[in-house]
Amino acid sequence: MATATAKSSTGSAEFADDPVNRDLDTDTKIGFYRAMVRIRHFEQTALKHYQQEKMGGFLHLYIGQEAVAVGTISLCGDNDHIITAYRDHGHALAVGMSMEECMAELFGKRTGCSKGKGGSMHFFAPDKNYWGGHGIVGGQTPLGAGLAFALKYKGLKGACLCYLGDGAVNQGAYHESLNLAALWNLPVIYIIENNMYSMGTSQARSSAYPSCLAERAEGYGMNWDLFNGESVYEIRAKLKPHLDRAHDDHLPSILEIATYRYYGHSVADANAKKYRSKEEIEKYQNEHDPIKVWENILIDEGVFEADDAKEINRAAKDEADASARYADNSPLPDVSEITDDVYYEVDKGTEAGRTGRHFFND
Ligand SMILES: Cc1ncc(C[n+]2csc(CCOP(=O)(O)OP(=O)(O)O)c2C)c(N)n1
Ligand SMILES: [Mg+2]
Repeated sequence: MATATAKSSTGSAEFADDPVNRDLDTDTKIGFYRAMVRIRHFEQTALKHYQQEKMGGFLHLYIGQEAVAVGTISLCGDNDHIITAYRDHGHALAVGMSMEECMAELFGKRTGCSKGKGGSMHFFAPDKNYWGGHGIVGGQTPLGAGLAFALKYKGLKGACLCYLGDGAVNQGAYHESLNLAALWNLPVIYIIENNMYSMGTSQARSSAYPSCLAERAEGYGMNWDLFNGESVYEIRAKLKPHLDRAHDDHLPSILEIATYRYYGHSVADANAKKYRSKEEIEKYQNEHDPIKVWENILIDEGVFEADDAKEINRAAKDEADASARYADNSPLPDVSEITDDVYYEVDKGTEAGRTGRHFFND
């Protein structure tokens, strides 16, 4: 079991020599940088177009948290599955979804990953083991246990990484999921992305806990850890033993990763400036930014130079701009399709779809 580490640890390169990191080649390390930068430019571009009223609904930005998705997903193999909440753009790009299908989804266009009917909170790519994008706080946590159950049932060596926010830990469904995950030994790793706030409510005002949120795992006899989410090296090093235990012994875990979001809860957050200080935000941006931390590590290691980083940023911005043009030029879904893609059974014309009965026919 872990001892809680300080939230403000430095994100230094101290985990570079961990077995999971020491053999990483140059291209892979630059790839992590590119992956984080692409998420940031995608979202900055999305923000610009949201403000120009090109999209409806909510837009929850992941900016500031990029290392969590990129670091954790970098360890996933063919049988590992991902499910998250509504702050889902970073995970989607990290699993390999294209900016075009994601941006088109934000614009509500037919070429979007959910045919323009889901929007920001419902990115989805089952072919990439990515099961969304869920708007009900904590709603993804029983589904994560279910994905893990399926892996074990099928005899596959895999795990489900189920992400949730610090505000979701008080949902009943989460605790029911923890109970079953521990009782049935399900290979699910709950990753609490603790950005310190649920909407405008701080962790201290919303949760009762001994020393941290992950420690509640003790009540279920589960493994847990608390660590910092600003260094890709640290995230990979701390996740690996839990992933191994999930793969080898079907053991669940709770990992709490300390992180921070720079923008409001959503872009339409009217209280964005009321519940935390400008100084607090600036401190994270200036001293704990995951992209800057990784950029400095790679420069120190001689993996690349500042100019290379600039070039990667320029290319990511161009890609994001191009995805917005693609989204803008794409057609809207046709009104005749409005009831399609709601129920699989209805679309496929199964008996359950035709009769509305799933299990009981009498
Ligand atoms: C069951 C439910 N209750 C309330 C809401 C409204 N709501 C949306 S996001 C949110 C805060 C969740 O915060 P957190 O889990 O910390 O995630 P973060 O937004 O920080 O990523 C709330 C209360 C909801 N979507 N679902
Ligand atoms: Mg939160």
